[in-house]
Amino acid sequence: MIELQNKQLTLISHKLCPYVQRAVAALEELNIDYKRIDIDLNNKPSWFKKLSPTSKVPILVVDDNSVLFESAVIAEYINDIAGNALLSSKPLAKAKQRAWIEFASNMLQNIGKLYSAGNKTLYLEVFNQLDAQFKILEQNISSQGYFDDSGFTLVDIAFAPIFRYASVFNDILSLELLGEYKKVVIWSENLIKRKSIESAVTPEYSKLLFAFLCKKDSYLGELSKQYQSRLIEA
Ligand SMILES: N[C@@H](CCC(=O)N[C@@H](CS)C(=O)NCC(=O)O)C(=O)O
Repeated sequence: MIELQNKQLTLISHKLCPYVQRAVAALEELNIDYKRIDIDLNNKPSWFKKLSPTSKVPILVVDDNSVLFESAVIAEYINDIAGNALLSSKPLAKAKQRAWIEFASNMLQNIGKLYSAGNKTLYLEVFNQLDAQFKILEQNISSQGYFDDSGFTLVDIAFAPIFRYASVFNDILSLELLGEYKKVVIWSENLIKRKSIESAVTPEYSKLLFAFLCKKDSYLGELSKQYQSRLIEA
């Protein structure tokens, strides 16, 4: 583990948050020492509300006195203090990487809309939007197994939580979010098994996500509850 001189990092997190996964993956990938504190988002501690301007996780507390929020910014800061191994040093290439990180954030918002959609029509609308985004990715990613030809970067870290969702949705609901997009499927398999990405979630992640889905008053929530009943009956 790298102990950065005079830097104490504390990540305020939640076990299911996809944005937290980005910060953890960056810290783990770069082998940086940090402390993680998971909080209950349904009962946010008052100290957290004081620290987080948006009242959202993740936040990164640096040296007990500086607070960073927004996962993409936190990941970039982590990369910067570790010597910038995960973004290009060329301005144009780096700007492109940041643009794709934004694209990933938009997809994550769509996944939130997908599992919250109240009926099948709304659900299919969002599903199709996501499908169109996966198609765009298929056309833009490298065929070498990561987003960029050059290898693993913060862009991969930004997309990894999407693939984590896709894998659980597929396992429990047979929902093939990644469709027939071959390069995307290979990329996703590559990311999910990478150590830093794996350690961004706890071993009970799938179980927790399933329980979360079952509580949702939504189309996917209903499908999850049906699956749960079949499990109990079997
Ligand atoms: N744009 C933010 C999104 C963070 C976010 O939406 N976090 C959610 C959990 S996944 C949260 O803290 N929600 C609490 C709330 O909205 O009250 C980021 O990238 O960090």
